[in-house]
Amino acid sequence: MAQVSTASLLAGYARAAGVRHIFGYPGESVIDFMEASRQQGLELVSAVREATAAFMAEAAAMATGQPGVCLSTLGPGSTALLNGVASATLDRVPVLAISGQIESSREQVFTHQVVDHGRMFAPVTKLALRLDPASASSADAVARKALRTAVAERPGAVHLTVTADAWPAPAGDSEGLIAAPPLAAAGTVDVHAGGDPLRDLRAARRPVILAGAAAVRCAAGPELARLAERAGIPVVVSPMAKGVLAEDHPYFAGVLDMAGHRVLWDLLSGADLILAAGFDPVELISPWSVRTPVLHADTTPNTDQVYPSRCELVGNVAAIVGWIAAQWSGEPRWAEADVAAHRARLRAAWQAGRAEGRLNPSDVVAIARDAAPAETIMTTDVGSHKIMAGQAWQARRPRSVLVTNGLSAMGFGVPAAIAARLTLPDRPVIALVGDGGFAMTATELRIAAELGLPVTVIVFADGSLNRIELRQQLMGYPAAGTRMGATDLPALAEAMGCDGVRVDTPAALEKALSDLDGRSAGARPLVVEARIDPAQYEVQF
Ligand SMILES: Cc1ncc(C[n+]2csc(CCOP(=O)(O)OP(=O)(O)O)c2C)c(N)n1
Ligand SMILES: [Mg+2]
Repeated sequence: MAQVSTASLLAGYARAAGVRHIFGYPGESVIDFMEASRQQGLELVSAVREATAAFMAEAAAMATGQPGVCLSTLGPGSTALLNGVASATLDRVPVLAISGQIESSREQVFTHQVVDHGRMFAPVTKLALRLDPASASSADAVARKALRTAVAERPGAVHLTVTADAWPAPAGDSEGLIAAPPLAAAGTVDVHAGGDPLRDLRAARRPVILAGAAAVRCAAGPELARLAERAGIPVVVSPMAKGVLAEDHPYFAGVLDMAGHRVLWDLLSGADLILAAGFDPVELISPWSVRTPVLHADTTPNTDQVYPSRCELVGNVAAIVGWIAAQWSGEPRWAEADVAAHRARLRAAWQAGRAEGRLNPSDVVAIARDAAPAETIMTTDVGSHKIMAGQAWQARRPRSVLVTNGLSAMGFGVPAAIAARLTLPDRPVIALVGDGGFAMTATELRIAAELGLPVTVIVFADGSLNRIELRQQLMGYPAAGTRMGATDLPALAEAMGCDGVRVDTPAALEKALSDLDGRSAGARPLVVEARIDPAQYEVQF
């Protein structure tokens, strides 16, 4: 096999892993890799800054299930990348983050812009690797190791530093590019510890399933629906698992720790067994406070020990749930009507505090959901609006709601929407974001406009970092550092080649979103400044 440069080899691996876009920000130390990627047909999407580029890579991976790749230069580029890399790790999303570095000959003594990537990225990645000219002959194994580690359960970010002089260095023989590396675990199920999990489940009279992000990674939706229907068990999902069971399914029972959360914790504490199916405690916003016994089923053993579990089922979550469903016998434990009554209580809880004649946060979500085609991808940011959207947005498919609920970093929603539309160009994309998070990332919309991506961004404009202001209120403090002056968002949108509109009533919002279906490729992005009344949140959280 002909020898290739390290830059070409890495770009080739990214391509073979299903990557089509590299999200990054240029710098001298990565020019060789940018060119090699271009030659391999990869599109380099230059974000406004590195942190948003990393969010884009994360969101592309969330939407497609394939690893995402982001790129930065050394020093100020890599430090800016850090937040998005940490996000991928805590959200359990496979991302390969690549940074250039000063030439290896100068690395130990030169100080301008040089930070130690290995030490900086270690706490926020699964693995931090480095290539220099001396190790370039192992670039093949390093690339395989980086990608395999990123996608292995639990997935996360891997960081790779490449010194500027390593890019052109010969990479040594390639063992042959891997296609997409295997995701999740294989179809076997290991049973750990004591007891008989099937007997425990059959003995339960009021069991509840709690499905999490690993259920999405294992595509366990059909098996979850089968078990729910055969055994009559309601299914609660975590925010990052939204859509794993269609939210109009008769056994769908709500989203944990989003609006109306007390109703869900009541359901879990009233249950006599919780089947945790791929649930990852990284998503807990409230501490785990229920004493209900838990049957742990996941790709990973119960190493978190947030709850005790007498018996653990470890393997592919779809295989585990399918195995349980196949062996189920007995009467359904819950009637559909009981689950419907629970959903009605939950709905009343997230609508509580809704004031007639105002534009309430729950109205914005409901109107957007009604206007959006079924196959829409919704992204959200972090704050009170996410807690509302996480519950009130009805998801119909897995990977159709992109939300960070591991790191929960503000600034995710807008770049995620851009990446989703780029990677899945046939799907309508709508972002529901706060005015604080929008201010952090608004200028990314210039890129959406340039690329002709007709994403719709609805900004919950409340002039407040509401989630934090509410905490201040609860603690008896005045709002300090949590109020923001208004920005003319339609004017800002126009300045970036987007359409913009301001609404402050439900009717105006409906009108602004009336042609969501018709916004096809090439149309301008749309920014809707939704002047909400945030009073509803006070009753909620
Ligand atoms: C990068 C980052 N900084 C700070 C926080 C802490 N934080 C969580 S929610 C929030 C307020 C968000 O305000 P906004 O975007 O306006 O949304 P709202 O709560 O008003 O809906 C803040 C500051 C965070 N999660 N991420
Ligand atoms: Mg706000």
